[in-house]
Amino acid sequence: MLDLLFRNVRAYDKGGIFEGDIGVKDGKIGKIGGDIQEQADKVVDLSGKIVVPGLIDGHTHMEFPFMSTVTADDFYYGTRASVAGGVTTIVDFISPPPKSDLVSAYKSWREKADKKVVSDYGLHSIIREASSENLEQISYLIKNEGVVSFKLFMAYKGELMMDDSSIYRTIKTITENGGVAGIHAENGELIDQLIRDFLREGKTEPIYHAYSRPEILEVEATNRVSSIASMIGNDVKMYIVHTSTGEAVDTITNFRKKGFHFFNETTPHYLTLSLEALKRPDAEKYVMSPPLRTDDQRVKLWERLSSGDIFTVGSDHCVYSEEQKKRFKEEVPPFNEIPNGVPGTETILPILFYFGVKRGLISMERMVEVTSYNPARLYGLYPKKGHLLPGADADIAIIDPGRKVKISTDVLHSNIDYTIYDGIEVEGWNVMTIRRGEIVYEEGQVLGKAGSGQYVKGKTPIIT
Ligand code: DUC
Ligand code: ZN
Ligand code: ZN
Repeated sequence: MLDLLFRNVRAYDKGGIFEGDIGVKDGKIGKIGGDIQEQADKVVDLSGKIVVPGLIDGHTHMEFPFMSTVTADDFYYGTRASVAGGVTTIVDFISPPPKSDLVSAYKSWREKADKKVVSDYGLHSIIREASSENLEQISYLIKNEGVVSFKLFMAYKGELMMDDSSIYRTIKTITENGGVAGIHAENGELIDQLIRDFLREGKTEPIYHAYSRPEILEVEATNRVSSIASMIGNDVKMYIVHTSTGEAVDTITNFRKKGFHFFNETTPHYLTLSLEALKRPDAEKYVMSPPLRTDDQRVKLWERLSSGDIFTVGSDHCVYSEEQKKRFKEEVPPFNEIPNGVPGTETILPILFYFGVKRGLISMERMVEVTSYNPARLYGLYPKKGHLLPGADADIAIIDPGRKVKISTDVLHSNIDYTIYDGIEVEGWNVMTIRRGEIVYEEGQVLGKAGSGQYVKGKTPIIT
């Protein structure tokens, strides 16, 4: 007896398209076949729908202490939004406070998250200091706790930024222990200089956020960290998080052609929005780093997503309320004081499906690859997650390809009262999410309970 039986399925997976039935048993995909005869507790007819593996959002910041505030989505609100968007697993960033060691921070993230998560989740750890204690603990986290990826910042001077020798030593230690390094690639020294120059000239509006972080500083940092990592050897596994320029993707592609295991992640907002948003009256909502770029860059990113040069798409979900963005004042603060970050975990799927697949810029197979198969491999979650084959967790998103939705906070589930896609009309929407065999979201309603998600330990990252 099956727990769930999906009939008339049209599913896209890494391997291509499948048409038939999918049976779910004990939280796993039990059977896939032309016409499954076995009885089931619940049968769902999916005629006219599209099935994809549950998305893995490898880039979220729930309850993230940053820029003297804490993000507004905790693990409950944040993962409610995730499952509503078809995301069945997030990989969130542990952010050790200054001087805290990595293992204590890992424990406190598990304590915060375990009782609240609706989606399943894994963890990466930010490392802000290459102290001997931190470097020693990398091995413990990888081998014992399944934290296999680590984020190092080349920007945010005075808060998260690491210098080059610390980056070199930390990537070396991560590599020796079989982990993967994720890099925030922007030249923090020069950004800091440009910020000070603009403030001195009285240029404080949000658009100066973008002008203080020009494209070339992402490309420079990407090239620099790639050079540093290449000195360590070709067993380094590294990816550049939230890449916003085609040139930074090309830099990584060139290193990959030389045999290095370097990759890029991008986010839906770099694919769909432009820096013109930073001239709007509510520009503070669009402040994130790296900043939004020109339309020209959006085109380049779609091309590289289509060609296979971009490995994953994550949301960088890092949510601040309007009040937080304005620092609880009437006026918008100077650009450098606006907390950096935007919502996104719930809209990865409709944005990629509508602007990418429906407009013919990427295939369904590519969408599935960058939102589930590749993140599962990169974060060591494969083969438990990231595909629809028997034995894998029954993590599934069901899209109604014809559903027209005008995006607004009325249809979203984050703990804030705005969205950066407000008023944008899309066709194609997630209508049901199954996480380990349980229907956790259906037609606007989040059914999954707080704490029903599970921590998933990462294994060896596979990036080739
Ligand atoms: N960028 C953001 O916009 N927010 C959080 C951290 C980051 O790198
Ligand atoms: Zn970052
Ligand atoms: Zn981030």
